[in-house]
Amino acid sequence: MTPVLVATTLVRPAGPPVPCPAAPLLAAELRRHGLDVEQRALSTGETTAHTVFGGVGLGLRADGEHERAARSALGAWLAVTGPRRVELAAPRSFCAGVERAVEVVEKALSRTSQPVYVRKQIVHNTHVVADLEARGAVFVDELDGVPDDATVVFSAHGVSPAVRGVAAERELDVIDATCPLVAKVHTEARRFAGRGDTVLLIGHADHEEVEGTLGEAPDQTILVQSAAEAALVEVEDPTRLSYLMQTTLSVEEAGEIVDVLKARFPALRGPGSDDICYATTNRQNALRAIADRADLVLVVGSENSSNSQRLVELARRAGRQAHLIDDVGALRPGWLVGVGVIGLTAGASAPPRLVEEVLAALGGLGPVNAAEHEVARETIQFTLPSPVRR
Ligand code: 2E7
Ligand code: F3S
Repeated sequence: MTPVLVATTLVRPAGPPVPCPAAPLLAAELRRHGLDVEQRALSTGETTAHTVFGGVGLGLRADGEHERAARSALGAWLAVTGPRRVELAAPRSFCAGVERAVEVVEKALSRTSQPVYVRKQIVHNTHVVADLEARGAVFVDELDGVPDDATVVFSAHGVSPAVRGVAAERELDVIDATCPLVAKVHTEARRFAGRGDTVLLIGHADHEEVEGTLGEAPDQTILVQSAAEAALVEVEDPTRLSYLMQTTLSVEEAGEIVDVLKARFPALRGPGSDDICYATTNRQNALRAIADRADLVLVVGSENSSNSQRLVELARRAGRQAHLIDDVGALRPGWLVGVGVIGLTAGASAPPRLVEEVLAALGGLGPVNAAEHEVARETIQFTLPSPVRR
C-alpha cells in the first residue's frame, strides 16, 4: 500500500517553511482509518490538501483510493482548530520510585554485555518498557522466563517472598527495583501478621503490588476492594485486626473504606504513616486543583497504570470529560469539539516528554496558552540499590 504522507513541515515556493506540530495527531487518525502513514516534510506542490493558519500548517498527500479517508481525517482535525488554554497539573509524570526503577535497569544494562531480564513491566508504561527493550532489557512475566545465571530486576511494584525464594533457590543475580515506599508496606504486613493480626489489605485484585504485599502473609491477609466489601468482610478476631493499603489508591475512596472498617471494627489498627504514597496524593491534589476549570481532562498514562486510572476517575467524579491517553497519538478530534480549556496531567509512570508532545501537538491546532498550577514541590529522591550504586 502506498503510504499516506503527512507533512511535518510545509515547504512553500516563497516564504519560510511552515511547521506542522499537529502532524502526529493527523498521522494517528489516518492509522485508525487503517492507512499506512509516513511523516516527513512536504512541499505545498506535493500535497493533496493543506492549510496554513496562524503560523502553523496541516497537510498531506494521499493517492487514489486513500484520498477520501485522508481528506476526512484532515477535515476532522481542521474542524477543531482554534485558540485554547491548557491548565497543566503539577506535580505530574515520574515519581521518585519510577525514576529509581528506570535508572536501576539502565545501570544494570550498562554494567554488562549479557541480557538483563526484568520480571514484569518495570513500571506500567508502554513507552518506558519499549525504550528499555530497545536498549536490551528483556521483559518476562515470570522467573521461568529467566535463564540460569542471569541478572533479573524486580519491578517497582514489588514481589512476594515466594518469588524472592524462587530467585534465591536458582541463585539468580537479583537487582530489586521495588519502590522503597512499597517495601515499607511489606515490612508493615510482616509486622502486623507477626503480632497475630488479620491484615485487611485495601487494594485492587490482580495488581502486581497487591499480589506482592498479599504474599507476605497470605493466610492472614484479606483483600478489601471497595466500601461494599468493607461492609461485608468477616474476620475471626476483630480485636486483632489491622489494615494496609496499595500505594496508588484514590485518597478519597480509600478514606471511605477505612471509615466503614473503623465503624465495624473499633479496635482496627492502621499503618504508622499513610500507605498511599506522596506521589499519588500530590498528583490527585494537583488534578483536583485544575479539574474545575477544564472542559476536558487528559491524563497521560498506560491502561494498566493504577495511579493514572485513579486520576481519570477523579476528573470524571468532578464532572469533567476525561480520557487516559498512552501518548499524543491517542487524542481524538471528537474530544476537542467545543473545548476551550484542557486540563493536562500524567500518571507517575508516564515520561514527561509525552506531556510535552501533547502540548506541542495541541499548538498545531491553534495558539495555546499554557499555565502550570503547582500544588506541591517534590524533592524526594531514593538511593539506588547497592548492586547498581556505583
Ligand atoms: C510502582 C508502584 O507503574 P505505575 O503505573 O504503577 P501503578 O501501581 O499505578 O499501576 O506507576 C508507578 C508506580 C506506582 N506504584 C510504580 Cl508500587
Ligand atoms: Fe513509589 Fe509511589 Fe512512585 S509507591 S513508585 S513513589 S507512585
